[in-house]
Amino acid sequence: MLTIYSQDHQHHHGQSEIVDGTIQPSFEMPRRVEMVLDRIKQTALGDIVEPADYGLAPVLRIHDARYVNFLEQAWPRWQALNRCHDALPNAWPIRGLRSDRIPDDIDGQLGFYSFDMSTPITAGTWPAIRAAANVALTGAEKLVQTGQAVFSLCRPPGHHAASDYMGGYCYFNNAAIAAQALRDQGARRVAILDVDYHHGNGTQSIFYRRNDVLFVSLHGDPRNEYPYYLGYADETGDDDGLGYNVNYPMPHGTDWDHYRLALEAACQKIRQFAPDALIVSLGVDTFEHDPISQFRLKNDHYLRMGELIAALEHPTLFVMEGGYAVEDIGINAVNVLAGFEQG
Ligand code: SP5
Ligand code: ZN
Repeated sequence: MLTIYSQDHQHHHGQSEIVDGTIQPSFEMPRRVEMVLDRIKQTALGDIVEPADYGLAPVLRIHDARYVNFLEQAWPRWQALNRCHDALPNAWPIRGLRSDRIPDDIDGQLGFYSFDMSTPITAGTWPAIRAAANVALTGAEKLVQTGQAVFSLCRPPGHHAASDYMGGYCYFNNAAIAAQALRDQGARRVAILDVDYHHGNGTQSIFYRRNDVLFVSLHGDPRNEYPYYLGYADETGDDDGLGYNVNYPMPHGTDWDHYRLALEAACQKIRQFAPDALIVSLGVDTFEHDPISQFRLKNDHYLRMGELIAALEHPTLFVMEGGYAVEDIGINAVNVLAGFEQG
């Protein structure tokens, strides 16, 4: 399988996040995708190529122009205030506060354009998120050209980012940008299967009123798992999109036997939709030893996951999302891809 990778992800390295009330090094670190890249080479999965540059037009098909402009300008504005630590929000427009006014102040804007504080803007965030979008877009283009499955090794991840807000380590929604690019290149229907441990709230929100992009997500139940405020089973889409959003929330402790049943049901939904292309939001934070997650999948189960996805026989683009057990992230991610190729 062809992999798309850019070393520009290394420009983004958030210093810290708050976990259990304490400031800790960020779980989302450059070494994550370096480990995946090493494993791709070790297992000779296939060629690794750099992305082309598509500019901002395909990003603006998904993201609000003011949000994109904010992301581009945030670091220079922060720096002009002589602040040298990562830019992080400290206030949000929650219920009853004005969300129809965008404050001028950088701190006000950081809260306006985010839903949590795990998504720092650093000196290198802008080039890194542009590269990640290009990695996804190059994957989409290669998929169209060859009809063969492609792996877009994106970092930072994307599925928590909505049209106009960041969160959960995500800035641009790489999978959504790729899905829209496939639509714009002639695919009539695109399905997105999100197997990251966390609900893909951003992707769901982006396509919630559309019937041309089916979103199907398997994840920790938001009753007791991040992102808490989206991802319930009763979220089935609105307007034209009614019936085109499918959530499978599962409890802490979910193991492969139970996960597999949900994955088979999810695959059945995708089969019925008969998409021209499938995008897999590939997070491997469902792993038993993931430091922030509560499912119990083991290394070999990722091979089975790849086989089940392959059985759909759709042109498939894999887009890297989460996974924080750094020593195993390469094994688990590449197991999905290898299982897919053997399946
Ligand atoms: C892309 C992706 O996987 N983003 C995940 C963002 C999760 N952020 C919230 C982490 C909460 C961690 N709580 C862990 C408690 C460990 N004692
Ligand atoms: Zn995740």
